[in-house]
Amino acid sequence: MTEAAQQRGVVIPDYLTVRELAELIEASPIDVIKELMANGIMASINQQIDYETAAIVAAEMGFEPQPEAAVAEEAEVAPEEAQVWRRFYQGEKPENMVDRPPVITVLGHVDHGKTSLLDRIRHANVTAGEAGGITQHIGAYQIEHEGRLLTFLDTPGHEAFTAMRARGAQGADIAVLVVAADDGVMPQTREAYNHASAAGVPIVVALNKMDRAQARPEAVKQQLADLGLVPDEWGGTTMVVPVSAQTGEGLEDLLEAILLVTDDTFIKANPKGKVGGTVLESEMERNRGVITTLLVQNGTLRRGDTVLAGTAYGRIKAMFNQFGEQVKEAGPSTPVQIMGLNEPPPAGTLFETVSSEKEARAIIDQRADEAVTSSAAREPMTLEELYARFKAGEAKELTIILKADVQGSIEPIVQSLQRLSVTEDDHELSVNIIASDIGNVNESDVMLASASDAIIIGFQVDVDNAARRRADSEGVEIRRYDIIYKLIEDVEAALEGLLEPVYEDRVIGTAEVRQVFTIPRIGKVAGCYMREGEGRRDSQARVLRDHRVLHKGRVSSLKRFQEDVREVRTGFEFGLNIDGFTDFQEGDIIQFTVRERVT
Ligand SMILES: Nc1nc2c(ncn2[C@@H]2O[C@H](COP(=O)(O)OP(=O)(O)OP(=O)(O)O)[C@@H](O)[C@H]2O)c(=O)[nH]1
Ligand SMILES: [Mg+2]
Repeated sequence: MTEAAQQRGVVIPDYLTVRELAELIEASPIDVIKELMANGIMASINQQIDYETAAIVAAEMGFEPQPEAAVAEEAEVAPEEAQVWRRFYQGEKPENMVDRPPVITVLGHVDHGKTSLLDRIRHANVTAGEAGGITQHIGAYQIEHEGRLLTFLDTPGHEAFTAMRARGAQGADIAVLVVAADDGVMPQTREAYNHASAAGVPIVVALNKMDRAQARPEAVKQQLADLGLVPDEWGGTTMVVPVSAQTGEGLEDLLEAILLVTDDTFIKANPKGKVGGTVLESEMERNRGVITTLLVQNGTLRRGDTVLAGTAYGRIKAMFNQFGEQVKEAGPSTPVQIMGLNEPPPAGTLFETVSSEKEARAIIDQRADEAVTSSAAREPMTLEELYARFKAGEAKELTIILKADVQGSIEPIVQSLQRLSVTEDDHELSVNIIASDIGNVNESDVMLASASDAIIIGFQVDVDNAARRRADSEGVEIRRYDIIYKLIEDVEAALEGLLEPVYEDRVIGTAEVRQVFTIPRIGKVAGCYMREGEGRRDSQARVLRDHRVLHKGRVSSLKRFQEDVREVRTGFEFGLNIDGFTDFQEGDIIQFTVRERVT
């Protein structure tokens, strides 16, 4: 066992008294005061100390300190904002809302045992039948425990299925993060955690494969704590339940933990209200046509209803429960398969019911029109945009995803960023780093950013092509830095609203075309005279004729007497080429410009 694994985690607030610290680490206040003195700090028992100081003492006394702020981060995201499907409950009167089964998404790294765990829980055996043992689709099942229904969604752990994990996390009341005790926190564990915490979903950890000899639960708990999931036995808020899908050990405890979280969470719907939910999967079957798995989230779905999901619609011809039995209706939190849609809607699409297929078509047409306007209007989430939202009272935090080259860079950047927060007109804008990891910015980072209105900061890393394309289409801002202080400075400036860059083309020199030459292999070159200012090889140039701008382009060559030069000053003659323009005429005016940030 590693040394780190033997340390106990302790969650420490920003400020606390010496007495409170002593209580947290179950030490005598005298020992704490002695430890402080050893570090050159004279403090009385009721004196406040800050996190940094407390962390030193805690570490000296054998604890692994965790800032409370980082631990609380997960809880701060308002689920109503992060989970679009919660809009189904908007407009429902509180008195009509009744308890519904919790929807629990099972997330985790590939092969850590999500499907096995679910199988064990529902005494079936799906793993054996799956292609290559890898879960390809979200499976949805309802089980009964202590007379209460629970709805489970299985998700695949393979790295290719980011979107499914994101959706799974977004549609859930609770996430069970499955971590194999013999393998520990792996890339998709981290990613799943990020998705769940970005969606504001409470997380219960299932520490699986405890039956294996190589299981190292304490070391894995340490990794979880490092991730921000501090086990409750260490003073944190995350329930970490050791289990084995193989032997069934701990499964009762896991279900118990889920019920505890359920009782702490608002999980209600109106079974008589407006029908809506999420498409879990959909496919075309040769004999039955389009088969769609839906999770009903509000209202009661009935056979014969007309369903509208994105651009897919149709009357429900038949409806089946998880055992393939025909059912006539399905209430909130129930997964069902339906037959009757005209096309398979993409997984993750929200559905609702409408009065007729005619109405469905009318809504689809109207949406198509709106889509044209809104895609043009879609504002990228930039630092500037965020500040504007903050000013308007719409944003409370700057959400950041950090990617860096090495683990050693992450720590100092995260810490410096977390210290930046500003208060203005009684509201506070703070930095919320929802994910930080090493490696290039990839598509999954962009999807997470898009789902959580975050910007991505890359420190000494590149951006994958796929990520770049996705960022363009989703309107996600990616900022890259090579110097830490520059990065911090920019974010700080953004938080203070100073970063509203206005770029202007500043004219640095004006020349006139006196002669046009044709040079073999090069084409037309403008022989110019620099009237005032200067022209630079690295600047842009505008061609003006009759006071109108004919062309703007990059300077592609600047020559004096056949020699390439970097710049030309007032009064000199020179030869000029501009990218994408050859149609020079005598008397044309050339303006050299540079792009400059004016604020
Ligand atoms: N010894 C042991 N093996 C387990 C346990 N749980 C799962 N396994 C094995 O681990 C392998 C992967 O299990 P799955 O349930 O398919 O894992 P998964 O997380 O659903 O995998 P993906 O869906 O591919 O992401 C299988 O060979 C299981 O038999 C456990 O508790 N103990
Ligand atoms: Mg699986």
